[in-house]
Amino acid sequence: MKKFVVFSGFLGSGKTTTMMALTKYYTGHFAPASMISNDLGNGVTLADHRLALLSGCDAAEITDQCICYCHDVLTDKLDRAFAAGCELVVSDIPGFGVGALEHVYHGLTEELPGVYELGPFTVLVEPDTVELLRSGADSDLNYIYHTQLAEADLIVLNKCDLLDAPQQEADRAWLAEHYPEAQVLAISAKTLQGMEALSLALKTGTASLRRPDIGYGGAEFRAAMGKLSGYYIQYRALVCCNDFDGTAYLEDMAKRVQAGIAAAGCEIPHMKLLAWEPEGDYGKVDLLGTSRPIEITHAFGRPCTELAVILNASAACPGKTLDGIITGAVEEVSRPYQLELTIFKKDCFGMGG
Ligand SMILES: Nc1nc2c(ncn2[C@@H]2O[C@H](COP(=O)(O)OP(=O)(O)OP(=O)(O)O)[C@@H](O)[C@H]2O)c(=O)[nH]1
Ligand SMILES: [Mg+2]
Repeated sequence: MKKFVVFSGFLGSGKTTTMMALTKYYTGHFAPASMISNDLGNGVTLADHRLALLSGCDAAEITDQCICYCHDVLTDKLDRAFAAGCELVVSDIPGFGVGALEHVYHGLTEELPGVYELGPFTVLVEPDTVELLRSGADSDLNYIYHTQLAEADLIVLNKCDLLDAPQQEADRAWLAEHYPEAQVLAISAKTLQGMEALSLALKTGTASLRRPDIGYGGAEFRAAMGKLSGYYIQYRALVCCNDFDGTAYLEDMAKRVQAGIAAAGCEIPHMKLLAWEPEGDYGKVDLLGTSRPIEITHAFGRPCTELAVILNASAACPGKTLDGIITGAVEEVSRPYQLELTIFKKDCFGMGG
């Protein structure tokens, strides 16, 4: 079997965490599975991909372009994974992306009929987003939230460890009512709740290849995308003192960026800070908006003397402002820790094209 599944879903909904948990679970219980991280960034290594490798997943990455527009690169990665014995490959698309049902699923079906078996087009959503949609609140990003869900064959309500049973059922029922074409599953990538059901849904399910009208490229699409910017930096930090706490350093940086973005009246749905030392110990901190607590996703086990750092952010913020806030935070937060920085790559770009 050469099964390929796309995971869509908004920034921070848990696509990467779920792909990591799922590919490990699937490999352990069914057959070898691997994941592809897909995000934008000119010739960069993605934090998500590095995290997957540090966590021991079978992983590849596609940068620079959405898999919507680079089928040759995508099929090369798929063919390698299947040739190596994988039976399931899962790829995400950038967290603000829509249109992958048409561009990836229909595109592959038309270009290479029958070569890959396409599993249910899967869309992750987290409870905060369901709450926002249920409340009817107006948001610049509503077009993206809604359109992603409208493309789904399978909606995965993630982070259910944050909900009690009645809340899970209420969110599940609301999603099932408003997106009736999709099956809805409740999971937690953190506790592995629902991982068996998700594995079976991907193993046995198939793509409907529906063609929902999502207004791709229209005014709402352009308005939402025009507000978004991406930021990427990768550097090495040399530490002068033995008691350097890499986790506290990443957390300080996330706090500084969070305050800067809030002061600028902007929003930052997701910034990932990943750092690792030469022997493989690593820390990961996630900033998920201006009003949510910063998450220490993985803490360093011991003090470190040398770090590689990747920071990826997506924000509803003008590129220049975002660049000033994050670059400033890297410089200012590194100073009191007396770190010597060598920057390898830095990029800041608008998503609106
Ligand atoms: N409580 C809880 N947190 C989770 C769960 N899954 C993911 N997270 C956290 O949510 C944050 C975002 O997770 P990611 O997997 O990076 O989300 P993503 O959808 O890949 O984000 P982008 O790559 O920005 O689009 C991280 O801090 C994760 O640790 C879950 O099941 N429960
Ligand atoms: Mg991700």
